[in-house]
Amino acid sequence: VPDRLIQALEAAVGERHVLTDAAMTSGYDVDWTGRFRGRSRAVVRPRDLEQVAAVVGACREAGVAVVPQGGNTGLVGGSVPLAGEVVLSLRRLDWLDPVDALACQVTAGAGTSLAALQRHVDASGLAFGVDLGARDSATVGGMAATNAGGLRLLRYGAMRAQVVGVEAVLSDGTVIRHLGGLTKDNTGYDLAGLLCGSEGTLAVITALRLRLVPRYDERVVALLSFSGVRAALDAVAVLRTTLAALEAAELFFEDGLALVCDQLGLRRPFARAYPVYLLVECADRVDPMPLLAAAVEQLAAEDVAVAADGPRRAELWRYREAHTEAINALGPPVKLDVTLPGAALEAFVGEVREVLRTVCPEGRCYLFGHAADGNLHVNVAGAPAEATEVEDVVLNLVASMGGSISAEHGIGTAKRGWLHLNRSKEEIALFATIKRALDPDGILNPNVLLP
Ligand code: FAD
Ligand code: 2HG
Ligand code: ZN
Repeated sequence: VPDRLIQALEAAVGERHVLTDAAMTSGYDVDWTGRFRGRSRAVVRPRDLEQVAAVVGACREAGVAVVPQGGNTGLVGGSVPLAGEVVLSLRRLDWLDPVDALACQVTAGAGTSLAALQRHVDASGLAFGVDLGARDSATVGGMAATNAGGLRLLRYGAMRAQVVGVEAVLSDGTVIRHLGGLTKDNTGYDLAGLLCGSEGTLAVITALRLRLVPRYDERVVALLSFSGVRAALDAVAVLRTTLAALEAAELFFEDGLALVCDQLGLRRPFARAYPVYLLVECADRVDPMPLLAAAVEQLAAEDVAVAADGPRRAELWRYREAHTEAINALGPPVKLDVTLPGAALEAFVGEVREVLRTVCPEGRCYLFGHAADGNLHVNVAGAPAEATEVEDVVLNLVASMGGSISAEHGIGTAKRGWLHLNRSKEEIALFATIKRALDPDGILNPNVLLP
């Protein structure tokens, strides 16, 4: 029996771009960590806005749900077809308009990778405010849909702060477009802001108007070691108040550093081990070294490694950025991504290790993250695949300390069961009302975000 939906999808995008063979769809069916795996009814690869609208229309008509997918680097199981959905891959929408230097903005297709955007704007002497380790694959559409945070949030904010306009396809195939990028534009609801963090549940983002920031070529990276978390957090407070050029302040621990060095065959940064490390980057138009050196003098750092040239800076960054791949090499971890109020961070680090020892003594817990944002990544390797005790104890601890159960990766399918820890039933009911208004048939990523 001919599959009417597949025929309609082929008519919309051409046979070559409708993949149904398992060998062809496998890369789209499993998430980056290997923890979330499904089987798509089909993977559809439209080329442009019109084709996206036609695909959404065909799926709606057939009553089949759609999972929008960008670079498939999401870490909460939101980008893969866990219930036989059609995967709508946006990767071919990878066009970039010329940079608008006067407005300091650029318009990009949703499938543009972050690395391609960075290269494009760099040539105009500008930069993009969000950076993250998955830059070669993550797309700007996926980054907006998850409201990605990343490594420079303390200076430029999350993705929502960069998005000044959006084009998207609604669940009935309607196109909304507001890409003018006017700096002042109080003409009603902020639809771009609403779609940021909506995780593919409200509309399919096809293009974005993005704010750009100055490109600072004078950069210094310092790796500082500390005797404990308190000393490292005190250092972050000093650096934030004294260094306007501060762009990153990243925290990790000795067990994570040892794992990274081991897995990647890297030389250790210091002659001896320390409990806690802080990686700091400053960027400016003039050499930030003198100001950074003066600030470091005020800190209780045990040891310091400083790098100004590009390759050495990258070497220091590797110790922090490679945590995700080094941990994944131990097998798919339980990944949690939480924010704590600054005042509770130190206590959380002690308590989370304690509760994990109780519920999952066989697990290895790695903590690292974006110190200035109060954002810690809690990764547990070696936990039983089906158990939810780890998530349960950690997320309840986070909520009891006034924190957020998702700092930057989103809710996806992975954290859906715990949304009530942070959002009241009135808020969740309002989420459902918004979802119904935009997607009455429930075809856009129906298994994500909402409980
Ligand atoms: P996908 O994974 O394809 O999709 C993510 C979600 O967005 C899904 O729910 C999907 O349905 C939806 N979506 C995708 N495209 C669209 C679209 N066009 N329209 C509507 N919905 C869409 N995240 C951070 O926040 N900070 C970090 O520092 C960070 N570092 C990372 C480092 C590594 C090594 C890895 C693997 C991941 C990291 N991430 C980080 C997570 C991930 O890169 C981000 O969540 C990123 O924003 C996902 O982009 P993507 O294009 O891969 O989206
Ligand atoms: C990072 O900050 C990313 O490196 C990934 O957000 C975090 O692997 C993780 O848990
Ligand atoms: Zn992160």
